[in-house]
Amino acid sequence: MQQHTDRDPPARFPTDPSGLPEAGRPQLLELADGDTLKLRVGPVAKRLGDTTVRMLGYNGSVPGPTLKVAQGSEIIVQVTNHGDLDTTVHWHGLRLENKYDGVPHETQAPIPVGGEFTYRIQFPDAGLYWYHPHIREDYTQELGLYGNIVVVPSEPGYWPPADREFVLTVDDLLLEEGRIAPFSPVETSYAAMGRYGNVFLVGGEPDPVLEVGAGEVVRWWLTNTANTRVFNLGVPGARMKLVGGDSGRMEQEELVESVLLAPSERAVVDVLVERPGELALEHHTPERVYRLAAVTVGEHGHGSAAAGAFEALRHAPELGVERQRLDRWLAAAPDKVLALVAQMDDPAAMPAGAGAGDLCLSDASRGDQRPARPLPQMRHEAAGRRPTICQGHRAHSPTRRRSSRSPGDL
Ligand SMILES: [Cu+2]
Repeated sequence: MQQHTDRDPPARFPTDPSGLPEAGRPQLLELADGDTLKLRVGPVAKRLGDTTVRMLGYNGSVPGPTLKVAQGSEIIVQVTNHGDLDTTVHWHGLRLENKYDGVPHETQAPIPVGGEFTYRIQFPDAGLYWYHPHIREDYTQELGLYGNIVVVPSEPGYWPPADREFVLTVDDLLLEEGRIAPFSPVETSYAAMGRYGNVFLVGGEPDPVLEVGAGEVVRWWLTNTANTRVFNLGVPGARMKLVGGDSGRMEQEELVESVLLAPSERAVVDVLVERPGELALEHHTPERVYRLAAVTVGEHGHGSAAAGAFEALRHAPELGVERQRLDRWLAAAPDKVLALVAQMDDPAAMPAGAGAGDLCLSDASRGDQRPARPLPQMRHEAAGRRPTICQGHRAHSPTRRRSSRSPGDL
């Protein structure tokens, strides 16, 4: 197989799905402490409505397998890269050893095409997390490299009771004339993380049907894997209770009409439908309503114990304690006030060689926006601009820096 590094990108990304294995449905993999998972990045042929496109999958599916693990456990993940360009795997939201967090050039060397890397992944916290690449997410994540992780709490009763559950990704993909719109092989297409799409995918499917029973409490584990789009999700006609988010359960559960999910965010919602019928998972914007999935509500399931407990809005005592612990810091006078300043170039006036922008940390406690003191290796002077002291240093070319990191990504 031809080898590429991110210094040597392919002339153009392949788009032909001919001869590729058809993308499968994501497996649910229940992994025990000490288990080893083999995760293979590779191209797949994905049917979307009446067209078939070339996408990328973990273990041959879009999304990749859903990992179900116990809180406090640890697994080994052996990643082999048979994709189109270098990759890493970032474990979004998990607290783990920095060297396994998949940040290219910073914590690990990129995994070249044909190469492999072994991760040791820990799950200290219950809740919903996910994994995706940290190189050219605008391309590789858009094409299907993402998967969910459900960490089962050690504490019984951590979550309220539910009758069934769906673990789903919500995403969008840009199709033009039946093909995925092209990407630049050398730099991020559109904004740093990617672009809006015109086809919605729920769990990798453009028009899925979810079956539930009337009177059941159905837990929806939702991850926004879109590169740019914020989703405003609801199931009109059903009752919805927000029970969890990015860091496990909510401190205070609440009944909601919809949940707003920015890219990378997660929500755990319990949905109760009282009568049989046809509903839909919808995305609402101020101007439009998009139908993402059909929800068929069958006759069965009336009167479950979970439905009886649906009205209760629970409080998480450990988060209340955590909040109290932080109160004294919130009440304390600051030792120093810092201002985070985003300095953006005017693209129309961008001088040759200048980057797209810098995220700078300035000392506002001095009463101005100038940095207090240059830090070693943190000084950056772009042509034609005043010097700025930046939170990161430009170790790589502007193209690689913009394409391989995710500003705002944890
Ligand atoms: Cu992430």
